[in-house]
Amino acid sequence: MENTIVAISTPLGRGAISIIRMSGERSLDIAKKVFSSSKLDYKNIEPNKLYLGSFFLNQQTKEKCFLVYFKGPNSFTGEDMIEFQVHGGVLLSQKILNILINNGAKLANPGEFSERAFENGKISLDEAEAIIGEINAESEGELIANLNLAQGKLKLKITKMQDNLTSLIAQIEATLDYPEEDFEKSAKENIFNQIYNIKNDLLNIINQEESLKYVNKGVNIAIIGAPNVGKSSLLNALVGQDKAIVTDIAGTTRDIINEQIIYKGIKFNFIDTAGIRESNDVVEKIGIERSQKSIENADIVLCVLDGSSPLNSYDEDIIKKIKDYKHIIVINKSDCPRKLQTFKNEIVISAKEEIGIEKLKQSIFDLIISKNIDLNKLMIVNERQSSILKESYQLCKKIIEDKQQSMDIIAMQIKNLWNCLGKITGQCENENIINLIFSKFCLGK
Ligand SMILES: Nc1nc2c(ncn2[C@@H]2O[C@H](COP(=O)(O)OP(=O)(O)OP(=O)(O)O)[C@@H](O)[C@H]2O)c(=O)[nH]1
Ligand SMILES: [Mg+2]
Repeated sequence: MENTIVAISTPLGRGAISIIRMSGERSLDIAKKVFSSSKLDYKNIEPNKLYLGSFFLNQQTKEKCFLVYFKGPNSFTGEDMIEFQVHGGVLLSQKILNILINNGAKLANPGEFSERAFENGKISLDEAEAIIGEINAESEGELIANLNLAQGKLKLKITKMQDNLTSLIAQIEATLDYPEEDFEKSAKENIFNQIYNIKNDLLNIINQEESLKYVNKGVNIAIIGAPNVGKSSLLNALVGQDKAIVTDIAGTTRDIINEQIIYKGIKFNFIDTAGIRESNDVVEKIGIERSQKSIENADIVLCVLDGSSPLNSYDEDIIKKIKDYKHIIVINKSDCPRKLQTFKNEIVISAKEEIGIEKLKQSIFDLIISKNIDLNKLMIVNERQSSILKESYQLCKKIIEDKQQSMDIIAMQIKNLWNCLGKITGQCENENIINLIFSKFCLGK
């Protein structure tokens, strides 16, 4: 860890300010060579204070900028850090970066700042992952879930479980030298009760997974139906803009149109498709094939029917096709007299008059977010963590099933469980996961 690393931490591009930061033992020494300020005496530099001064780009040219010193361990990485806040612009930031490298700093790998923060005990592994999530978050729900992670809520739960297991292992090991009969029945019961509780806690977290998937990735919603039922009109009403062409000619939409909105913190990605019918038109045929594909790829299918005319054979085919997918039957054109039969759980709307649109959005939301889930309390954000939770849950189940095994075998199983849970926070013995996570960071984090 003797290397001092450097990177541009703000996005490259035109902006008012760029931040270039260094972390490591030699940060101050390197800064001394390139930055000076009348207010700054490096021997008595005050941490967390902005110093306005000059960065020497070469012997003649200086750049006016700020320097901040964060003294380890009270810094993001836990090491001595220096940040330069300079005027934005790709060339200038690159130049400053190169000068710092020429003076002894090493260009940081993606995620290396956060990796150091983890190694110095400043953040846990799941908190590091949350930082990646925050940087990449595209909706409020995703951001909240990541912020909850960053605040260490999952870590708190997992650490509590691990502490619990540690004391169980200690209890068992203290008595392992004695004959099995000496292991009191009540003590044994207590151990299994605790494993049982951990198993239930894990299940509660795992059950949020379905909703979480949508919080993170958003929901793909395909708008499907026969020609002219009002699919494109519905897309426009849902996103509040005229994005798709609407005409009274059947077969208007020929290609997929994607539009996104954020509803109650969840990203809804609507996919308008070509009306499904028999067609000899080459272009329309390709469009129809894409419509069929989008049914398979969607999380939810909106099956749009024209309420002002009776069911036709195209509608019937489509209803059959979507039967096995998560779907909502949407009856459009409610501003006209109804000629269509009623369907169970139908949602009646008028895309043209924008009636029932809010109710439809709420129905989509209800289909994907379980009723008892509070979006403000969601925690897990990625597949890695959820697969570890599932694995841990299975280990708990196995321990309970193996109740009759000898206590030394049970102690070993509990240790495995402890290790498995630890993969979430990094409190375990596996180097690989740690490398994998930090490689996902962008440069300068
Ligand atoms: N009265 C009434 N007409 C509507 C409504 N929604 C759509 N229409 C009309 O129905 C016709 C077809 O609308 P589109 O939105 O283009 O229908 P589509 O399902 O996208 O059609 P294709 O792209 O050809 O498959 C247009 O003339 C719309 O103005 C509605 O709620 N009420
Ligand atoms: Mg259309």
